[in-house]
Amino acid sequence: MAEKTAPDTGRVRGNLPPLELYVPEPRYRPGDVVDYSHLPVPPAGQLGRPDENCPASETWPMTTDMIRVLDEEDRAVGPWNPGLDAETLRRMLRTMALTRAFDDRMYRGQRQGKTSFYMKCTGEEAISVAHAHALAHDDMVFPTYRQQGILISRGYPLVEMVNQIYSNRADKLKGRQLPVMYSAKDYGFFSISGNLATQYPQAVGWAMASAIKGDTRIATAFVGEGSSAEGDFHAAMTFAAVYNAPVVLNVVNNQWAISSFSGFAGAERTTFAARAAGYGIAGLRVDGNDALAVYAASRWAADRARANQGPTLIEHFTYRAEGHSTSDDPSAYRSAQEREEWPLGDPIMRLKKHLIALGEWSEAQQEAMDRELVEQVKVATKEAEKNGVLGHGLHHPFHTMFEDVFEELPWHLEEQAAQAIREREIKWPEWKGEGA
Ligand SMILES: Cc1ncc(C[n+]2csc(CCOP(=O)(O)OP(=O)(O)O)c2C)c(N)n1
Ligand SMILES: [Mg+2]
Repeated sequence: MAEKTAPDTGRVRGNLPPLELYVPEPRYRPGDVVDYSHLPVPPAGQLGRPDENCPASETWPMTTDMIRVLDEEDRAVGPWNPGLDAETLRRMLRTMALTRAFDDRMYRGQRQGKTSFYMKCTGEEAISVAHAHALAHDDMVFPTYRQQGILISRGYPLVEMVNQIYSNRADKLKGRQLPVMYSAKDYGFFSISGNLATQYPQAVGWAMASAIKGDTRIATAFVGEGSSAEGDFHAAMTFAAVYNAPVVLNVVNNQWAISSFSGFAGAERTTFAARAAGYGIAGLRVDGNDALAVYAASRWAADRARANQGPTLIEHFTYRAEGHSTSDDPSAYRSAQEREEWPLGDPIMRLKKHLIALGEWSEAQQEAMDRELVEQVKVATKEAEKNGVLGHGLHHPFHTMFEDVFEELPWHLEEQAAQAIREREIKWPEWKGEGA
């Protein structure tokens, strides 16, 4: 690169170098050979586990290192081992595998034109599933679009999820939300918003309200590492710290924000968990592909919040194994080898191998379970398809677009509704009268 020379503005002092910016660049682009040897992966079981009631500053070592429980021989080791029984481990494994089976079928559904859009969480199943298992069933979760595993963990009917994805007649959200942007109040699952990071201050506000009311429920929120660069993230952190809100704030660092790598959110400077220190709250950094580590960290933070010891920021270190969404093509901007070389492995395989090592599971049982889950998802999909698929017919009366915000529709919206219906009849006369 040619050496930069200062422009002759008359203000430049010749004895100083011209100022310059640093623009981050990902290590690997399409076709590059990937080598992750620069990435520190500490051995499992080495980090100490402070008491949940410790001062926030004692968690500093946990924000720069990484909490890992499953070791190279598939054993659960160290003080963070949550000591879960085999039944719970099998339930978590099953829910993670169900989440993946659901994602695979919905992805194909999008390719078949049954919906306009889908988002998978492949490789990140441990984060949502183990986190959900570490919470009380009525704690309030403020998720992003990549925590479908929480909804599935809480037993939300798959057929309702598909109804929403297909925006069909039975879609409880009446086709008003983008596919996958679920909302399930009865399951403690806050409406997913496409406006990234907005759920963070909302979660802190909910947690503060819970404390003001003297309730015992805590809130937990999720954000992607890319979205942690939004102002909302920092506003939420400030409020959480100032009022010691009973909230768990999760950052899922899957290395990518569509085609922007984590460096653009500051990953080259420090870890995302380390940001906790600047606000004076507890922080943990966890191997997000290790279901036991995710469970242990989530439980630690939830217990701390419930005991009025304040908020915790958890960074889940993982890798987005597939495209951002069905609208994305990652082969255009990153090396396909990244997924294969990812040093933390696959979360489902790791938990499966752990259960097998314990003598509590087998390859044959895994195969049988996978077949059963594929069938379970297929049945739910077929059931939902009876209610229609996106783009084939109008599933909800046109007028519903204007309803359910005000108790009574104000006159100006009534006018807009009438105008919209008139315009529709002019543009698409063949639909006249249908679903008005
Ligand atoms: C406020 C806002 N800015 C930009 C977008 C467009 N957008 C949607 S998803 C996304 C990437 C988010 O990446 P990250 O936060 O890392 O989450 P991930 O998708 O990796 O889970 C962007 C930029 C948006 N929806 N909202
Ligand atoms: Mg991301």
